[in-house]
Amino acid sequence: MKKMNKKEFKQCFSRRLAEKFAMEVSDASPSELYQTLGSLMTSAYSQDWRQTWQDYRDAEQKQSYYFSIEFLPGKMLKSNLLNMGWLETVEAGLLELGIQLDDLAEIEPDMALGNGGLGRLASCFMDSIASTGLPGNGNGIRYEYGLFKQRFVDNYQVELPDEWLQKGNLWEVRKESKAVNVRLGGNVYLSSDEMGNLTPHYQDGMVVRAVPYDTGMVGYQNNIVNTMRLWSVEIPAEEEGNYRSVEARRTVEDLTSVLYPDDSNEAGRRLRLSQEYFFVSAGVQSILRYYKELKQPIDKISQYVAIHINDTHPAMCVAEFMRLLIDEENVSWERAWNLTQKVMSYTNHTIMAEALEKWSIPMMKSVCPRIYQIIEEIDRRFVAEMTGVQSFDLIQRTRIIQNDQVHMAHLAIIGSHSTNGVAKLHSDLLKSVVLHDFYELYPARFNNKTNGIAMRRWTQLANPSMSKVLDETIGKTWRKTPGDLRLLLNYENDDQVLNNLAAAKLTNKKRLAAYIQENCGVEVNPHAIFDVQIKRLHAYKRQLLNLLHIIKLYLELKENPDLPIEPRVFIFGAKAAPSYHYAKSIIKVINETASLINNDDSIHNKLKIVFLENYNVSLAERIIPAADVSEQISLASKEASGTSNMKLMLNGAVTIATLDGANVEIRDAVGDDNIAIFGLTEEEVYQYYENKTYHAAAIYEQDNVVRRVIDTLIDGTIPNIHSEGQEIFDSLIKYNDEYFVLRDFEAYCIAQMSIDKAYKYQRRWLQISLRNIANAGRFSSDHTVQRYAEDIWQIEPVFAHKDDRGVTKH
Ligand code: OAK
Repeated sequence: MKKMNKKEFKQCFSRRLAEKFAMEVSDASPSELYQTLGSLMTSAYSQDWRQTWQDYRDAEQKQSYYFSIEFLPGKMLKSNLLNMGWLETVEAGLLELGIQLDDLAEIEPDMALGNGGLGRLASCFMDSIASTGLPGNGNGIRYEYGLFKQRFVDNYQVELPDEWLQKGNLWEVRKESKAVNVRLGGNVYLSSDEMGNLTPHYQDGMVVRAVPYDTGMVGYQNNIVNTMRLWSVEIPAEEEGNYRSVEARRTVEDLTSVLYPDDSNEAGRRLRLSQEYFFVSAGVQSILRYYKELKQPIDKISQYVAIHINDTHPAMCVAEFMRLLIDEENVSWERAWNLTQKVMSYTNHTIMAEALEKWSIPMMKSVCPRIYQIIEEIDRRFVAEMTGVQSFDLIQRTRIIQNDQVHMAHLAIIGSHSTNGVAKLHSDLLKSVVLHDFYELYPARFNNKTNGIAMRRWTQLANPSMSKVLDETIGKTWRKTPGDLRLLLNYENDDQVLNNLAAAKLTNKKRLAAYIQENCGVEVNPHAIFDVQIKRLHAYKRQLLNLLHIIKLYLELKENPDLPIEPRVFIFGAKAAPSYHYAKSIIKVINETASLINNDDSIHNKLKIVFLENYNVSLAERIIPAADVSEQISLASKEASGTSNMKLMLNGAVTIATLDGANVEIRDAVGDDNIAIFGLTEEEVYQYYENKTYHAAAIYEQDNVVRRVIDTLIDGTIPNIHSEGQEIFDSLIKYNDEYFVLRDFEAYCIAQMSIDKAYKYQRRWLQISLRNIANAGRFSSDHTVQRYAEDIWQIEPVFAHKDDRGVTKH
């Protein structure tokens, strides 16, 4: 990538502004300045983008394709600048022109084509795959509307559309020439020739055009630019005549219109299934088209292509790949099956039963009839192969088609060579419980890949003050090699370093406090503990447990305003799926409790609650660097991994956590003294399930503290929550508290007291915080994608090839 000094940048920038808008800097709006900078950047990296692709092709490198129905990149301006190595020059150059880079960054909409963990992980992986020089691509959907914008009206969540494309998208390139057709609906009949070869004949249905929009994934200062390809639907020119009415056009356009706002809740709708098939078919077709350009025999395709199925939404990749091989390339079933299994791999991201995707047979037959036929045949052959080898019951439990439904996880596991979970505990649970039957069948396919995070975004971009302290203390190598953060451990007794870290944290807390004041009208004390829970709103994540503890503190303070607790600001950020009534009730109750507590002068500002609207990647970048405490309090066994836990520890927050998901590995990394662990273990939870001995009502009856706290939901203490308070009360007492909130309550309160106590000893607290930062390097997604590359995809960094063959770097 061309390096520029400040002077050159200023010249280029002013020239580009004049060319694009015929304007002087002083006349331009932030939006025009943003577009000018963006266009300067894309033209600067497009050369590398082309070159990267050419290098992969020349070296005939095996490439991976990460199929994901969600990507959640957030804003790209600063991360691209950072990765291009331009950030400092541009920031300084703009300043000399009287422009704040952050004002331009504000213009960019958050690209939110995902709901939460799964989508954000996909984007962290995209960054890391490019940054580690791996030949890997993303494949997904270019939704016209991203995840809804959340507003609070009367303390209720209200959803507004996210029209993120309204002002165009700087980073994408429409690739008309790479469009493919996708067939949906209709019927299909098979005819057989004298050799017994089957040919499908299609009748009715519709053919839509899938047009790719490519976005460059710029690697960290390594001149690599990979591709994230997102598909958008259009009516094919030759079909225009069939789509005269508005409704007819709408049925097509709807395909890539909205992202389903359900996280771990299957929408179960025809449109969703059509979306899945649309991006699967478009993606697999374009891979095969590229492969054929390489002029290699089809039997070698697994040496060139790895397709990753990110959760089950793209599981139809298995059947679509089979379809193209057998129907279009005349490959025999057996050979095609062998290739498919070698090419495909699958990650499971949840054990929540409602998220294990199943589709009814009639639905699948009507959306993609040929795919259904192929799945039926895969299922038939699976049963035939297993019969006589495995028990009848095991076969019935593992086959793809059961009770008139297609089990997508079964398709993904049977049709691939690798199934992984996203944290050690989660992967173990897959083997021992959730996918145990499959583990019996295919033990060698199961493996773990603990999630990771794009360290650069969550330190260098989000937390420049801490990054500066790190540079001054341990040098700059941590920026490229996050494992070097461990060098910080040499300074755990160095008061100067501890104070510098504390000062950086305070700067971030003041910045967040100003944001809170401006956006919520709540004044918070930056010296209070900033206690943060940011994630989707879901019963299993137990925001309710957090709230009940806050209510307990409030009641105690009401009785004794001089209670010697450290002042705390409890900060929430969470969206609830629009159809998830219970989660929305929790939001309402938290907001009403916030109004009550924040306006009660009698507790002397010792407690504040802030629920920040519209939690998204950009807001996470503001909150995380300011956090002192990281709430990771899901019921053990339910959170597959979590990734905010990693981002928060990296920024020096101390974790309060159950032994769930990756929290277990965080505990192992920092040691018991540097984390507050509490609550039921996953084993204890499963014992309760087995013995059925949990009685939440008994806890309520016997424990006075619990009763007092829970009663505030229904006794008018918290105003305006008549129905919501009752609903939550009933979920706990009448419906026996599915997520063991009451069972873990006491242990949680004790852990919270230990946090309070630890914070009082500032030096010790700072040491704990330092150890968290120092031990976070192992959670870099650079590391995670390297494990995927070696163990699952068998792809190698492009540098390796270049070095071997002595090709000069571009
Ligand atoms: C979303 C829809 C269906 C299935 C899973 C999800 C999802 O977002 N799961 C989350 O994935 C993250 C990345 O692996 C994990 O860190 C979270 O624990 C998990 O809930």
